This record gives sequence, structure tokens and C-alpha cells, in this order.
Amino acid sequence: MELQKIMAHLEAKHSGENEYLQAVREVLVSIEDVYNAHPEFEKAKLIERLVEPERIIIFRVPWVDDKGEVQVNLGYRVQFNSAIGPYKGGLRFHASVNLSILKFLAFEQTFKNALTTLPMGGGKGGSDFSPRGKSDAEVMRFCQAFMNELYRYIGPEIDIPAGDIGVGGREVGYLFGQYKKLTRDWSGVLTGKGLEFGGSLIRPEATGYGGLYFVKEMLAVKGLDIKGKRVAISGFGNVAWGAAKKATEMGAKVITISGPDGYIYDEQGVSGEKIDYMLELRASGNDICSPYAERFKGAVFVPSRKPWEVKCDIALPCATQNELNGDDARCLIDNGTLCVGEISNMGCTPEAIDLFVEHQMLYAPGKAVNAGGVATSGLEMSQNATHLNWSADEVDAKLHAIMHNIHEQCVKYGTEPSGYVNYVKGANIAGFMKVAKAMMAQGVV
Ligand code: 2IT
Repeated sequence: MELQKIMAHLEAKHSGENEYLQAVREVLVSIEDVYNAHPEFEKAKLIERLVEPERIIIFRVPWVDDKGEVQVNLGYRVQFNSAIGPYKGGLRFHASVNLSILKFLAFEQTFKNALTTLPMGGGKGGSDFSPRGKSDAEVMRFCQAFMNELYRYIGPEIDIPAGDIGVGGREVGYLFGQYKKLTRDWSGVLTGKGLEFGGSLIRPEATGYGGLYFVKEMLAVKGLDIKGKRVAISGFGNVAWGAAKKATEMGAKVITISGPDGYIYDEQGVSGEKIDYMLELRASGNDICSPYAERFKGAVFVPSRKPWEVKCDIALPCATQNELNGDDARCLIDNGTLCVGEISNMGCTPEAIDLFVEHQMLYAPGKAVNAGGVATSGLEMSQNATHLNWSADEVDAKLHAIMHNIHEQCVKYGTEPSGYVNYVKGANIAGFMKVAKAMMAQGVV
């Protein structure tokens, strides 16, 4: 593989799509040696095919706000790779959404889904619609307008969307209702549904829970225990909530959460009713975390800063891409942080990752450590397909087993001669090999 040539070509063809190019480069650097050991991949132009989505759908989403004014947003679905199963991945509703971000997410999703061991291809979609400050009725009308176009391209054996930033249980409910209305088809076409209509127990918690199961295994490799450790979390949405719940349950102390407005430092620990309060904060629709400090005495709100400056043993980015940069990484390293679990997608910049690896820190990339969310979506699909509901314990046990397996795959492909486990390399190679073999077997399609 001529890495520089491939990247130069992609940069010229997709100039300005920085997140997408960043995600592709990270994977290609990791798999270069393995790829070169398989000349048949080169002959089949596997990389050239793998880095381009199979299909991108872009559409207009017109809707009417509460004042009676017409609003127009853009809707997208990136159907990246269907070699190992139907496209699977979330929808993101956020003002920052653009094609580069959704292409990076769908590309990452392809390898993440391969790691789960379940038969799911990679996809992602969303809109530049901002749910911030919108009424419930506006969110419903927007979701219906979005589905009025998307329904043509999805289906339980074609493409199964779910939630991501800005898309939670409420939005999935509205999207599902409109899909059903348009198609008269009651099937598991979205995951993350309500428990009353085909949703799975543990799905809301799954991304955070899975992340902590993985972190626990990483620590165990070094003979460390999570009990009593100080954990810095960013974000306060669904992922941060699940991570805080499980970290606390495991005996760790969560000392930060954050929002676009700054971070909360709570030396007494974000636990008990404070974790429930995160749901209330999210439901307010304001996308700020500062009210936490008014509600809970002893907690401090630090405006316009990130939680990585607080001394912690474990750092868990749970917010969004590139939220932890080189300076933040240096701060964590100086403070003696042991482990970074990137539960957000591509939460760390390439500079931060290089620093972690250089310092031989325990660092796990999103596609491994956050795969519990989509894995449990896969379990929801299984339940829907068999018209059954599994108990919380059953789902949790399966989630646990899947995270254990992903950790093992990372160790298998990522252990360096020094004994250091490079989880980035391990996750990328393991995910890539599965997708590559499936693509090779299916010919040039
Ligand atoms: O990034 C992710 O893996 C998700 N947002 C979850 C996707 C899913 O299909 O459950």
C-alpha cells in the first residue's frame, strides 16, 4: 500500500473533509503492514474500495416551526459498507453535522461493528438540525419530515438507524412512528426504541456500561483495579450517564462531567441522584451543564474549560470528536493518569493518541471501547427478528461477553514485542481483517 499516495489522492478528491480524512489515515497507518502481507488485497483494490462509501443519500428536510415559519435542514444517510451485514449506525442531529463528520462516523462504524462479532455493516446519518431549545412538537415535526424521505432507503434487512448525539428515545420513537405510518410495516427498522415497542433492556445504558467493562479489562492486564480510582468524564448525555452509573457501581469515583459551556468538578463524586439528574439536564434541551452546580452544593462549575485539567486516574471522553487534544493529553500525562477510554467517537486528536502511545499509556480507541452501544442495538435486532424480549440480565451478560471478546481481539492483534498493548492497532487490524475477508469473498461489487 502506498499510504502517502492514497492519502494525497483522497485529500485532493475530498478536500476539506478533515474528520473523514483523519479517520481514514488512522486506520490505514495501523493496517499498513498487515495489508502489505496480503498482495491479493492490493490486486483487488481493496483499500480504494473500502475508503469510499457504497452510497450517500442527501436530502432536504422542510418543516414548520411553532411560529408557523418554514425551516429547511439537510438530511443525510451514509451507507458505508455492507460486506458483513446490513448498514447499521446512528443518526446525529446537531448544528455541526456535515458530510465529513458523517463519513468519518460511518467509516469508523464499519470497523466497530465488525469488532462486535455481530453481522452488521457500517452506516451513519443525521441532520444539521439543532434540537437545542426546540419544543417537543417541533422535534416531532422535524423527525416526521426527516423520515418522509429516509424511509425509502432503510429497512430491517437493508439499513437500521439508531440514535447518536441529539437523537435519543424520544426522537427514535417519532422516527419509528412515521416509518410505520408510511410503510405499514411493523418491524425493527430502528434500534433504541422504547421498551413498550420492541426496544431492548440495557440499550440506553449499553455504551457506557460496555465502555467500563472494557476499561476494567484494560486495567486488569496491568494488574490494576478500578475500585477507588478517580474518573474524569466529559459530556452529560446518554453515554456519559451510562459510564458514570457503571463506574460508580464498580467503586470508582466520578469527579467531572461537562457540556459545551464548561465542566462540573464534584469532589464528592457524581453518584446516586446526581447521576439521575444528568437525565433531567439532558431533557431540559438547553445543552448546558452549569445548573448542576446550583443544584448540588460543593460542586464547582468551571466555565469554558475542559475536564482534562483535573487530576484523575482514568479519563473517559464521552462527548464528541476531537474533544481531547495534544495539550489535554500532556496535562493528563503530567497528572499521572493511568488509562484513557475514548467512549466518544474519535474523541482524541491524532496528536493526543501519539502522546498516549509514546508514553505507553493504557489508551483504547472509540471503535473498541464504545462498541457496546451498537452491539446492544444488534441484540435488539435479534430480539425483534425472533419476536422475543430478553431479560436485563441476559442482555447484560451478552454485552459483557462481547466487550470481553473485543478486548481479546485488541490484545491479539495489538500486542507489541515489548508487551505493550497498542489498542489502536489491535482494534483497527481486527476490524479490518473481518471486513477485508468478507469483501474479498464477495468479489468486485
Ligand atoms: O456510535 C455509535 O456506535 C452509535 N451511535 C450507536 C449506533 C447504533 O446503531 O446503535
